[in-house]
Amino acid sequence: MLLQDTIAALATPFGLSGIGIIRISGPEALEIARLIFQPSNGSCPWKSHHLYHGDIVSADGKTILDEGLISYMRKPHSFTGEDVIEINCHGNPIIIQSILSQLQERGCRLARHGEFSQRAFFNNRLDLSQAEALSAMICAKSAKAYAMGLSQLKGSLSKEIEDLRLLLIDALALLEAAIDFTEDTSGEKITGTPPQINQALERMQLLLSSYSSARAYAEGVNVIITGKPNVGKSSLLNSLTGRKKAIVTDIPGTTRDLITDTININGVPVHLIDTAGIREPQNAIEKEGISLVWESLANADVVIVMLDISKPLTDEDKIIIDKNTSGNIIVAINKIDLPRKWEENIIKELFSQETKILKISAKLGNGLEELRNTITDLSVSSEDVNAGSVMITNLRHKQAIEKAFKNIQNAKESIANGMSAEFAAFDLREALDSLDEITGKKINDEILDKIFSSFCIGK
Ligand SMILES: Nc1nc2c(ncn2[C@@H]2O[C@H](COP(=O)(O)OP(=O)(O)O)[C@@H](O)[C@H]2O)c(=O)[nH]1
Ligand SMILES: [Mg+2]
Repeated sequence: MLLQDTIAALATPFGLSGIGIIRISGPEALEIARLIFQPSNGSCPWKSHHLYHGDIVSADGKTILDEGLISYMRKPHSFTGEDVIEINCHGNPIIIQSILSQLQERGCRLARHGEFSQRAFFNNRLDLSQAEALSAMICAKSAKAYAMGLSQLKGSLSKEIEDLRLLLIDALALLEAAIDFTEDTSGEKITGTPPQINQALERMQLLLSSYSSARAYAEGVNVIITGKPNVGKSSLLNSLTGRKKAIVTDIPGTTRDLITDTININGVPVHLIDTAGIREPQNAIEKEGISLVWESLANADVVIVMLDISKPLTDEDKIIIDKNTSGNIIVAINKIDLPRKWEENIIKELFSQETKILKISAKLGNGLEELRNTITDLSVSSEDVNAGSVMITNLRHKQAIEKAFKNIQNAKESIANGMSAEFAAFDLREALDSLDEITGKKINDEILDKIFSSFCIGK
């Protein structure tokens, strides 16, 4: 049975480091620790949450594998809720391997991905959304993503879901009272939507609307720089990243592959993608490069359409403009340090009114600050960034809330249409089930395994 064996894994990265920490969890943890540890002062009282110094030794007690510190966290006051031992040894793969093999010989099994967190979940140390937040925190690519993970680990999302559940349970109680009251008659109708239903819908709407900003902070946004050859796309990539990543020449058609680099703008990881210039391809390589551009445009969160003000506009510019008239578009009019061949108003009407049109010099750096801010303005909504507001960062959670939202809307509709209260009650129960999937109160084992297997080893 899964929870009856004792597991071990390296909890720190595998490689060279000052120390590495091996974690053991399960009923045999303390027994195994006694066998492999020789305390430096002769005896070890194994008090919970105390640190002891000594040697890690081989099975016969004759070979010292390493010198280190060991601690014991007695159940249930440990991360997993089981007996946990942590060995602080030296961070070298050879040492780590020898200690792990020693532990296996003594009856430990090597832990699978996320198995410590899975045990913490089964022992009610964390709910599922908290375990997922913890994993997201460890992989956070920005300070904001880390902060969102931490707030969820501390229970912000769990509390919001619990509040929503209580609203639905109250509404359900009203519906069920109506059903009981009219048990003997044919129409168990309820007049008026219970206020809790509207409150729940409003709060869920807020959660759902936070998702795209949260995703931008957590995963980053793809920003594609597109334009005809020689307008200065590669120069812009280099200026924004401060690195000479893309080759800049005055020969049109230099860039063929997609060149990507990630920078942090106002806390958002921005994946910049420099592309081949769009024109009638001159050879097979350029043709391939241009087809990559069309593909990547489909995955863009923001598209920078670049135009060169020092040269007359051409049909090639027109093709790119036509492809990018709506969505998150920034028009960057480049080379404003050179004499102008056209004026901004001739392109204005080609784009929607909200489209930001900026004048820049990729070479000299003019206008880049505004460009940076525009990228993040398009990617995150300032309302969502308020400290303290609960944000949805995880696709699984978003989908569960969407499902619950639909069920609650159905309930509202059936009440409005004067249908039997049974229908609305059914929908609310479905909505509760979806919310319970987020915290893991009700979830099938297959999904659980899938979630935990995406975590790191040792977590
Ligand atoms: N004067 C001036 N030249 C620029 C500017 N941006 C790019 N260039 C020049 O335009 C040429 C083409 O630039 P590049 O970045 O390779 O364009 P790409 O083909 O769109 O990637 C190079 O000679 C650059 O030095 C700018 O803002 N001002
Ligand atoms: Mg280029």
